[in-house]
Amino acid sequence: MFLKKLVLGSVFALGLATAAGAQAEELKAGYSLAPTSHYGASATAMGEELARLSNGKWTVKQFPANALGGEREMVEGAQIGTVDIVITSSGPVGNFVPDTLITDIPFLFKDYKHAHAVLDGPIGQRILDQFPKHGLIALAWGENGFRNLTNSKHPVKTPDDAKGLKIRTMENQVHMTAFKTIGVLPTPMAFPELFTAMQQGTVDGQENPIGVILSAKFSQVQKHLSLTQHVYSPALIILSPAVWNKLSEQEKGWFKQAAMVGAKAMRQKAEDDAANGVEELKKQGMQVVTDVDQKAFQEALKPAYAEYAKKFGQAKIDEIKNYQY
Ligand code: EAX
Repeated sequence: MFLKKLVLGSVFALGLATAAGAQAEELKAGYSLAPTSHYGASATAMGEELARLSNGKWTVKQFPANALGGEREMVEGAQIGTVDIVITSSGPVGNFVPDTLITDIPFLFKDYKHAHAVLDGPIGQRILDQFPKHGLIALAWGENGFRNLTNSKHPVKTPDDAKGLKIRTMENQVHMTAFKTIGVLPTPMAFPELFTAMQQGTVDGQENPIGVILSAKFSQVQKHLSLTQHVYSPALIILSPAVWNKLSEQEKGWFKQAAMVGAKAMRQKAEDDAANGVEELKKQGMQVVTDVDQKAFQEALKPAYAEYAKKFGQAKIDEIKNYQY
């Protein structure tokens, strides 16, 4: 009698946990950094909001630190349905959805507010709308942050100082064009290989936002940090169409709202790290150049801007540059 009650009781509890009707589903979310990073903060916030909105029908299981592969591989996984959610920089995304590449132009965004206004407004939406025809769903723009150059050789203040350094770049044509133009030797490489490549001296340096440099412990293999802030690095919260195509309209709304909450948490943490992380990197032994000659970098990039204008159209670039916010 007692046993029967117990069994009935747990069946009832199970029924409550999946009150939304169908079976509870655990979604696989991959990203390249540690759980304590801005991507981890985003995955946690998104997962909690999705579980809340769907009454437990969907939960998010996190696979941090490249456990599901590099960012390019994870995006491929989302296309074929082996990965459900990817939180990724825009780095490799332009290889799948070329319209994202315009956002990777150096010194395009003046500050966070400018970037958020453009990406969260009609221009950003137009780009997100391109994803489905490339076999992907983009739920929201997140944030990786303004990127800064690190290297193991010497302090870098001007583009001349950077000349000849072998710098890992993301697998992104726009970034590679920029680095080639200022005379560094760009070496495109997937992020999971980067730490070892710097440790072994295959490359002299890399560039990333402060939060990434902290999270990936690059201070262990890089002496010099220059606050170049040479490009804003957007992030994206991507969903596999294999998940999206099964959703009702109401459920799609839940996923979008959860992603918005995740994007907000990501921006908050990325910006906190950018504001507070430099001190921590100093403590870890990095030498920091704060008075970078950004004008000289922009000047040195002029031939690259001519190429971007040819590729994207100057009007489209100006539309972003002159966006009122
Ligand atoms: O998304 O590849 C990169 O340098 C990215 O900025 C990093 O994986 C964080």
